Amino acid sequence: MSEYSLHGFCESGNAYKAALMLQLCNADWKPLFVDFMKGATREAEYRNLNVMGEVPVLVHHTKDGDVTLSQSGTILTYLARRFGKFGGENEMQDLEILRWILFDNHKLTANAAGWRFRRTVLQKPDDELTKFMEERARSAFTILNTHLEGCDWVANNRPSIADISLCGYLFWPEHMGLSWDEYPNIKKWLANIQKLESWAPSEDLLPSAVGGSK
Ligand SMILES: N[C@@H](CCC(=O)N[C@@H](CS)C(=O)NCC(=O)O)C(=O)O
Repeated sequence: MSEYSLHGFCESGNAYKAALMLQLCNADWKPLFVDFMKGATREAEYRNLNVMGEVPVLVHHTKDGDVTLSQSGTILTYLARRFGKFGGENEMQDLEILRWILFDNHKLTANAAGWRFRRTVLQKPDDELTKFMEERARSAFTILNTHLEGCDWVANNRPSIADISLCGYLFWPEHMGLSWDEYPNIKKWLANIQKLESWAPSEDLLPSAVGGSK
């Protein structure tokens, strides 16, 4: 059995955050497909695994039993501690990372993911809620783009789980109908992430809930 199991699917940027971290840490892990489009996260079995009914869920199979975690930020923090990689080197650095993970969850991913879902899955590119999410996502992109001026990484001048969290949905600009040329510092930073050793896109790490599971 692998040391870690990750419940998810490749269209989920939130699952990708956890999968990318496992990949970058060269962890012994396997994906467990969640058939999101068929409503798997609403079923009782899944709710028993995660009362929040969300992917990702990470299960760490330890000699003392399974450790089950949800929320990508929690999973990233757990893995950073386990592997001693992509975390901070002191309390203030950890807090800086946490600050950006909270910004990501509340402002950036929350809106970018909803905008993309409404455009690509619900096929409602122009309705009021989609436009609202676009505006909020673009505002978060502008903040990130400003912050990245002259910086290679989001926090502490080195790659961290803050970068891994924030990039979860950003390798799909076409799904939001935008080009990163509009946000050049984000474009450069995404290229930095892609240059990390063993970086891979979500499609190479997790099964698809749209095209059928791999
Ligand atoms: N803040 C959560 C967000 C997770 C999330 O929204 N996952 C989506 C898929 S990308 C989901 O499972 N949604 C099901 C639902 O909200 O019912 C995290 O970072 O893990």
